[in-house]
Amino acid sequence: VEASIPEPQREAWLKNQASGFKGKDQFEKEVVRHVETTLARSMFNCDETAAYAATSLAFRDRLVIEWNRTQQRQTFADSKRVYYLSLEFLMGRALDNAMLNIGEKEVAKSGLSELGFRVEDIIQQEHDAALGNGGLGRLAACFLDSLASLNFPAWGYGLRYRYGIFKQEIIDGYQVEVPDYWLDFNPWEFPRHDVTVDIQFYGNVNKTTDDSGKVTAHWEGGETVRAVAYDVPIPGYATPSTNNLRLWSSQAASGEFDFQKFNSGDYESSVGDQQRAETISAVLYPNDNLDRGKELRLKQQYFWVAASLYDIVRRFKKSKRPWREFPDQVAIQLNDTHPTLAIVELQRILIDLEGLDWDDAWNIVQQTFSYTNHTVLPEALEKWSVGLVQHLLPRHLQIIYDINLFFLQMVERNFPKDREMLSRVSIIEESQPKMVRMAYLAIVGSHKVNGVAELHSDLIRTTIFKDFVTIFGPDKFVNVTNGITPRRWLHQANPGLSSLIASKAGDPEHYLKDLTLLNKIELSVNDPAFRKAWAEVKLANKQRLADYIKSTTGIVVSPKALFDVQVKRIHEYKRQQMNIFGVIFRYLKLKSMSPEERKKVLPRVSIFGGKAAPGYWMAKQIIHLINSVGSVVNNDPDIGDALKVIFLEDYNVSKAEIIIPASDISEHISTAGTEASGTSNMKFVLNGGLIIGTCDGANIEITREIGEENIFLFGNLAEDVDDLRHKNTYGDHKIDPSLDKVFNVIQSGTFGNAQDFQGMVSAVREHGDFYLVSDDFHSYLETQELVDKSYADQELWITKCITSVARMGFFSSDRCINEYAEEIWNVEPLQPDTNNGVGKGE
Ligand code: C3B
Repeated sequence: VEASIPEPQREAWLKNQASGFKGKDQFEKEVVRHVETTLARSMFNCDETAAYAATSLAFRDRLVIEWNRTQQRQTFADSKRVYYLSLEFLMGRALDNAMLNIGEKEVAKSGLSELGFRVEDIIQQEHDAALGNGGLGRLAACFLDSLASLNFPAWGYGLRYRYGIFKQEIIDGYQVEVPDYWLDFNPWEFPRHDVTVDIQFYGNVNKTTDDSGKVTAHWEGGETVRAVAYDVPIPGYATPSTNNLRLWSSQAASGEFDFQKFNSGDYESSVGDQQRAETISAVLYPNDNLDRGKELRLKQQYFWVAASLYDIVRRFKKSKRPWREFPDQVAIQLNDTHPTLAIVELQRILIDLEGLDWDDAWNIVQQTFSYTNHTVLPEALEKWSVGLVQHLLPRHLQIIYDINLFFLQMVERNFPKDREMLSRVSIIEESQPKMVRMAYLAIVGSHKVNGVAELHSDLIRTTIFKDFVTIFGPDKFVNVTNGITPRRWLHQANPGLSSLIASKAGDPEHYLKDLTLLNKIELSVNDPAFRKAWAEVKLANKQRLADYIKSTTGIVVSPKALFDVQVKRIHEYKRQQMNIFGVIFRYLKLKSMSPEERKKVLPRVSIFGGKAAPGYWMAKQIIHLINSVGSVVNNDPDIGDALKVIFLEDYNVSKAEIIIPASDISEHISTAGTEASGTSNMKFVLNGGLIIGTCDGANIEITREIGEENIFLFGNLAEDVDDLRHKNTYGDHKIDPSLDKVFNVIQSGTFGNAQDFQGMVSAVREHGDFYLVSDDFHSYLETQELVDKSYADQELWITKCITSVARMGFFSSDRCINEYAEEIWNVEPLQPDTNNGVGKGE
């Protein structure tokens, strides 16, 4: 049955179109209506949770109306769409973002105040949507904001995890993981119980031959799990465009099989089937930059990819275009190798279900997909054992072997003299057991491959993917330097600075959409009133963080001290251990001073935050050392305000919004060549903080943009890392004397049982110091001294900060998304003012 309303009845629909609130009075009316009818409460029992719920629902109504219009507009225009496939979307909170993006925060503020609430308190009620680990997931969230703000027809596809990244508690200095059940009340999603896809696993493959001799493969039997769509509206900033993030949830496919079991009294096992099905989307794997090869993870990947492709293909088929036009209508971006099975799945759909020839199908596949690499760390590059793929996805393994066969034949034709190349580039690694190399499959199945910062893109071209550059030519490998959304990371997180900037750079609606307009503030760098206001904003942000530190840790820190921040996932390559060793060195130096000398030093607050993967023993040891140093230093009466060490529990997006605007200096100190880009480095500078960093990732481009006089760079270069590692392992490995001193104090038990930190010490002293902590330590300490000296000259410091912010326009994710659109996707925005005939019937 056709679901559309016939023409004669449409008038009644148009007359009664939903509109959502306009202005403060209607906003209040909607909030009260939701409290009284949707929530069944009243003014006599409306707490902040209820006010949050009703406010969100009022805003959701607004969003959903624009979202429907946007989808209709896109369908009608039949323009090419982008599909961003990501296993992680680290969205954070939605309410504040919705208020600001649709430009109604002031309305909400005064309306809520009349109803008896403060908008800030209501915003705090929301649980973060934390469906990601770190940089990769937050990048996907920034991209969604830019795609909507720039009016691109774009969808995100992901998994609706019941449990996002765990909540971190610190108990006696140790990390404890607590499950993050976030779906109690989530007004931002729409369950689509009518949009479902049944996904097959296991089973076997049979081949049939028709009269013409054509062989067709049939994947049969096995187990079926149902994917149900949950849609999350993504509002663009200062545009009505509202895109869709579709998250799949798994549930049992109610087949006859279940009923049989149920009727025959096998109730328990039918419930068991249901629980097994639900397990697929139950939990986000909490590893950042680490692949553990678990079967359930592969199931998650195929489940999500197959449901998404089914949806994309279904939408394409409605247009009744020939298959060869698929890449003109569809661009699919693979966020890391996690969705690489989509390449195989599309090839399967085209040859097994749609009857295309292999070559025609493969051309379509290659033109449709592109792949972003986010890391060169070997432990993060995905490989799946051939046996596991064979068991779970027997038809896909056959197709992977065929893809590989044709690829290797091509390589052999073009490079007949290089026999070794074949085994180096084979998608199947001939190891024990054999493994499927997902990055190679992603490269072979895509038309473009990109890295996420210039150094990183150079490194992938010259190291891990070198042979593929030889095979496919250099044009296939491009760089798209990461970016961040200035809406969340300036306007929302730092309203004080945003409005100060607006006083020079023009309306937020303009400069937040063309961030290069920030350069206008450089004209005011010497304006005393502007500088004073700038300093006041920073101080207020530091006070806000100091209050937060007091309320969560009980520790009092002075907002006048230098705030030194390192917040990110805990990882040896990110080198929080080097930071805490540096803090210990500072502590020892303070201890050796006379009280008079000590009074003269610039006080510093060292702030850490970040989660360790639950199975990452060394990362947990680092957290423990930071907390142990904190409890000694913070309680040492000799030290007082001169040094405080703070570990902030459960670092996440909403905490980042408080921490980042308050930093004076932040640390981005990875071993050169290991951090693909980093994105928090961009956030800190955009918020008027300076950075201390290595020549790694996007730090290099930040330096190019803001000038080397405005950044504190130190340490060895990427090109020297291999030699240093070799020397550390085979040559004479002399530990830096200052670091040796620090180690001796740790081993003397100053910070608790020395045994607890033995791993961190011996990694440097005895096990080759893979991350070059000792090699960079001297340079690090010197540069920290330079930071102290520079901060003492507040006038020069403020000049550096203003100049840097003025030059950060390049790092907007809008610039980055425009590059993807032009160089990789070949898609155009769809302006919302073009009516495209919507409303006139079909
Ligand atoms: C991260 C990288 O570690 C960061 O350098 C980079 O800025 C972001 O991706 C975004 O590109 N990354 C991650 O968070 N998880 C991975 N598995 C791999 C890379």
